[in-house]
Amino acid sequence: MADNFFVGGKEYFPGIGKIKYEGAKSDNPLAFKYYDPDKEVGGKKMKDHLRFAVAYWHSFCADGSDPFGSATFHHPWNAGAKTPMDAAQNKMDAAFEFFTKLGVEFYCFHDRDIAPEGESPSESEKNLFTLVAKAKKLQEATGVKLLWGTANLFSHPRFMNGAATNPEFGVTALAAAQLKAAIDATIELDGRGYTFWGGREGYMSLLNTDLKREKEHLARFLTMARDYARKQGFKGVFYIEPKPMEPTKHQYDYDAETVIGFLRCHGLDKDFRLNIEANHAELAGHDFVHELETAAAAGLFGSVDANRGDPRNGWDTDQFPMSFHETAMAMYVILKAGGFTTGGLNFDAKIRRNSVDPSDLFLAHIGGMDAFAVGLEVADRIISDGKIPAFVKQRYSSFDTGDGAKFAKGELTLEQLAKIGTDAGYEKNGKNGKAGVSSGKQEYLENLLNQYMLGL
Ligand code: XLS
Ligand code: NI
Ligand code: NI
Repeated sequence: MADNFFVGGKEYFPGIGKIKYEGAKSDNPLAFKYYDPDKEVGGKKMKDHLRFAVAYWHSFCADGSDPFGSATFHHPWNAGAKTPMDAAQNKMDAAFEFFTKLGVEFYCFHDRDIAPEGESPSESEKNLFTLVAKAKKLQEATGVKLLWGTANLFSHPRFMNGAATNPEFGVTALAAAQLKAAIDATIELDGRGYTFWGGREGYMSLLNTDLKREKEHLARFLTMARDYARKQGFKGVFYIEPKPMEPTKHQYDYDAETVIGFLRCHGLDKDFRLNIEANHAELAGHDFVHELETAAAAGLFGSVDANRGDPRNGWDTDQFPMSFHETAMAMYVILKAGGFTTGGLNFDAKIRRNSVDPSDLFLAHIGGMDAFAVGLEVADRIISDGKIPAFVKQRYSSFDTGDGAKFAKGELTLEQLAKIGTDAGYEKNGKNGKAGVSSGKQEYLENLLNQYMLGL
């Protein structure tokens, strides 16, 4: 990977060089304290475990505006640009400078993040492919790769009633034009994945909504995307990113379990996996790690949008991940599931509106990368020490042999099972018996986790 790569002599983050690992005692804010890319953990380099990606939209497009105030970030790549296309070109130079200085190997984008919408669908496509050609050159020059691409089918006013689930056919067809181009762009850039986040695929009121029809249309749209991409030679994975609400009140991709059911119902579970976002899990009333484990248990874990919410705010605050407990549990589940293959940790996270120094974007990513590096090391300790996984295995061991194993394999009827329960169980384990009365040891296991946290 290139070091300190910037294009044509124009540097957008002057004064910041390649971010290096300096160790936990370093007092240099612009250095990694824990993320040491080439360090081996459990037989694999940290960077290959974690596969960090930068999200183009939050990092280079967002301007800090919110419903209560205007832009606070005045990006140098926009200043002085004569046209939106010039700004897009500059922005891409700045993005690749950032990726290489930070040392991440992947990025993710929406079509409209890298190129502005034109006056017509064909002009939009032309804009997109101009920037795709540039991205291809920059990828080759730097070694940075595309983790996944996607289409923004939620920002334009035409999508206010949805894209695939819009009640007007014309809008769905326009969305398809954008989808097709975004798939082509992803293939051209050798993207490892293509993501669907159904921003407005949901509804606000049942008074104006045919829910059954909308869900069928969504499945149809995804099936067409899959068929087209495979025909074009796309070898990557499709992801659905669950989110329960925001911007719509009820989104069809509510949470992992909902999406798993939907994919299986429509025969999409061979090509699609889940992209789990921490903050979305929280909005659905779940722990991040619950969503990861649910996807993994279904064999459909794919990728992660790494961020965090605020426990007292009920919206998608998209903050950078910082909690070692959360990253440790997440990495434990991910390692147990076999680690990332096509996916990675995409920082779908944004700096706060008042974080206006150019270095703040670096500091945020450094913190998130360090948090996951610690999480990885703790997860590796959990696995290599083995006490926690052994406890869980032991807890279910009565289903490993004898009648328990027969039950698990489906070799018992309910009558037989009931007989075993009454014959063998009731005498000993009835009213005053001991069956089921064994400690779950939660506190012991939590204490172990804390020990692993400090490397003991
Ligand atoms: C929004 C989503 C979005 C997707 C990509 O809440 O997280 O950023 O990741 O469309
Ligand atoms: Ni996301
Ligand atoms: Ni989000």
